[in-house]
Amino acid sequence: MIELFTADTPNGKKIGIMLEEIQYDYKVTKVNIYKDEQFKPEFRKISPFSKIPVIIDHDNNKEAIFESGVILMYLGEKSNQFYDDNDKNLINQWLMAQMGLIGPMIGQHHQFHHFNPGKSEFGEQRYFKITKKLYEDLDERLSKVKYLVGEKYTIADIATWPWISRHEWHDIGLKNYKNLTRWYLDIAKRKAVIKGFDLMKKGETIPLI
Ligand SMILES: N[C@@H](CCC(=O)N[C@@H](CS)C(=O)NCC(=O)O)C(=O)O
Repeated sequence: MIELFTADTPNGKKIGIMLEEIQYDYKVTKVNIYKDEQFKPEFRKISPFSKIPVIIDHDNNKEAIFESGVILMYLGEKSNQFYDDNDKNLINQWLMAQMGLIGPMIGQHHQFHHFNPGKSEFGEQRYFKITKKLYEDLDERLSKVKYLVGEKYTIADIATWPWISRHEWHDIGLKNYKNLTRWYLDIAKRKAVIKGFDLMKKGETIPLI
């Protein structure tokens, strides 16, 4: 059994979706990051930067893994799904682009534009512009390929999709990016994505366009 320590955020949803995709037995342990539970000493033992998500693999000597990209790699290798050996370099590139660029930049856009509007015009404009450019770049990539890496759905899509699922917060107009929209809606239909998106079992549905 895999224990997933998480909150209901794009980084958390990635792992819920992956666990649903590979159909592993898992349990969600909620970490309320709005009440600072991530800073508790017990949690910091498995998450040195006090961040969700983290997994403990109870079938593998209780191995604890933090960093969502590495968790996806681990589960991809363990299940032999969505992380094909032959495409590893390509998958890693798109996965790392999500981890190092797409997530951190869109995360800042959430902070300035959605959660704290009016506090910093510079911050709002900067991350709006960067997020819009990410939509453009992803749209261009997806005009050439079905999924980020090519014809196959991989952990790179699983990592990136939950960030785009916050499109209503972004105010960029997802429907204006037809390739990105096609990819988004195609993945939104997957049973595992619908279930993993509702990570906290609150009946949360995917925002369509
Ligand atoms: N690079 C990390 C980022 C994780 C991350 O930023 N988690 C956020 C929620 S999405 C968090 O735990 N925030 C709590 C805090 O910063 O105190 C990963 O992908 O796992």
